[in-house]
Amino acid sequence: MQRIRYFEEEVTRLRAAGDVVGSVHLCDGQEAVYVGACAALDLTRDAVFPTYRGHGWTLACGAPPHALFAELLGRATGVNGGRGGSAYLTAPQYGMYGENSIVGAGAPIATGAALAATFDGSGRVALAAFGDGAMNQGAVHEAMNFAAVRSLPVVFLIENNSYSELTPIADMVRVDRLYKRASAYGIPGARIDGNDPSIVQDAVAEAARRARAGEGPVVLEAMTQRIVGHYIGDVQHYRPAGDLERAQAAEPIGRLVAALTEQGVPASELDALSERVRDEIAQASARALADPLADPSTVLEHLYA
Ligand SMILES: Cc1ncc(C[n+]2csc(CCOP(=O)(O)OP(=O)(O)O)c2C)c(N)n1
Ligand SMILES: [Mg+2]
Repeated sequence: MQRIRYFEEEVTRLRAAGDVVGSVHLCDGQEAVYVGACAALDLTRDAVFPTYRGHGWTLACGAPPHALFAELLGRATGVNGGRGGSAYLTAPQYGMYGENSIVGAGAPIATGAALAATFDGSGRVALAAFGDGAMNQGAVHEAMNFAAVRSLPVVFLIENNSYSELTPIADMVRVDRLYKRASAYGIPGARIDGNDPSIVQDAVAEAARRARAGEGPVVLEAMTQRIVGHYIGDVQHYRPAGDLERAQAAEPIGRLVAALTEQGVPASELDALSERVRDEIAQASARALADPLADPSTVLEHLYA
């Protein structure tokens, strides 16, 4: 979680300096969802389908920070040769099958990957991660129904941060317990604390076990909050007084540090770990900045029409 947080802080700096260009969606505050879920999966065969808010998912899947910084910086050494950037990263060699900027699009794609698993004998589980706002996309519900009726190995994981861009969830739905919609498809649904990595890990592990055993999909609603704007540059004028402060008080890294300290882990040990990760991120960023930009003459490579 700390690696993701430092990564995002460094991306913020690189974006302000003009080294990273284009739209960037940070995930600060939601790290426990990614770390907990990925710890529960077998990423040598399972497949994760995140949204555009995908840096944390990609790091949690195990992709090296240097290759991600290089991607965001348009470097030839990036995970996608500098072509994907922040919003279209993909790293299938780590089980991360691609961000998507079409809200909710990951759900039918993950369902397709799960359908393929019923033919290829891989034992793969597909995890579709999407936001609370995406729960109002028709394609998400078509995917859930199809996966349910075919008992496909999918985990539908809602990252409920209670905002869809600048719109609070109360303005979008009458029933804010989104997991309850699972019952309409005859599959289990549950709401979990998305700021506790162990709780997320246990819930995803059980959902993946069921899926792999042919018992079908599950909907998990992980409650979390972003402690940054929807995108870099969002001044968050729509957040009521005290909302951001409450989110900061509940963010998962501070919570875990407090829990570990209470269990007797010395502060010096936690500080040393944090410093080590901070150095790792600083070095990865510096290395990526020194790498060559993608060569414009290669722009037609990997292009199919
Ligand atoms: C199909 C589609 N509709 C609208 C948008 C514009 N849009 C981009 S992000 C976003 C909010 C999505 O909110 P949520 O699903 O809760 O995810 P979060 O950004 O909170 O992680 C919207 C509406 C889009 N990218 N795609
Ligand atoms: Mg949201």
